[in-house]
Amino acid sequence: MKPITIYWRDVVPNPAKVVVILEELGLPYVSKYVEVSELKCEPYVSINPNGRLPAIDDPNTGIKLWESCAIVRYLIQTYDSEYKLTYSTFPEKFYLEQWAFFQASGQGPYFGQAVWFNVFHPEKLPTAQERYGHELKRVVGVLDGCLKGKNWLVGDKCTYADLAFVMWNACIPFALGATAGGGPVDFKSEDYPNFSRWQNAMLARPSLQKVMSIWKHKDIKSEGTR
Ligand SMILES: N[C@@H](CCC(=O)N[C@@H](CS)C(=O)NCC(=O)O)C(=O)O
Repeated sequence: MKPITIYWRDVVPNPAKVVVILEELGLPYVSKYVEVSELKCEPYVSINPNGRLPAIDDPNTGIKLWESCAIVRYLIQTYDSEYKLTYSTFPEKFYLEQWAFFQASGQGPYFGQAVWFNVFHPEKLPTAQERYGHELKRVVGVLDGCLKGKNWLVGDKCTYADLAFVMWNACIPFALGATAGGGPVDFKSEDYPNFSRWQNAMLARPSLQKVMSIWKHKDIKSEGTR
């Protein structure tokens, strides 16, 4: 198999979501790092007209694809022939999609807006900080409730649906402004014991250990490819 090219830059949630799946499935890949200044212009917009990361180019099938959830779905359907991270059975395969859609529409955008208003927005807007901080906590509460008495969201194994959440979960302190001097919404992981157990179990997996160590050492920008 030829290596799949993944376009990304830093271990931020959406690109890292795809790298975790490549690692979990043991697929060969090469990284192309795209700087922020290169995202919204050629040649990158010919790969992803939305000018965001990630995108992939798979020479084995000829597909170029963007949107992290679509890429994960493609990798699973094309390469997870042993159902390591998925199910082919009813109703599990639909439950997986339910959680994957919830992640894409209910977790990512709300956590992302929490980051924006707590960290990057040039003026402090307490109503926006509270809105997205409370939504973040509400989403974590939904997950915590559904994980009561269970190790994984669907069935008895870790799937692509679980793994879709892990990187944004890992950003919670950052999203709530902890590294930017603190936001108005407080979060204690011990208030969400099922969620925390699940998150820690995912972080202990070799795929996540590798991705998080790249994040910790910030060494990915030093190489053009790897
Ligand atoms: N829905 C998209 C979101 C992609 C996205 O927002 N990526 C961020 C990195 S996590 C990005 O490229 N940001 C750069 C920008 O907004 O210009 C996906 O899941 O792929």
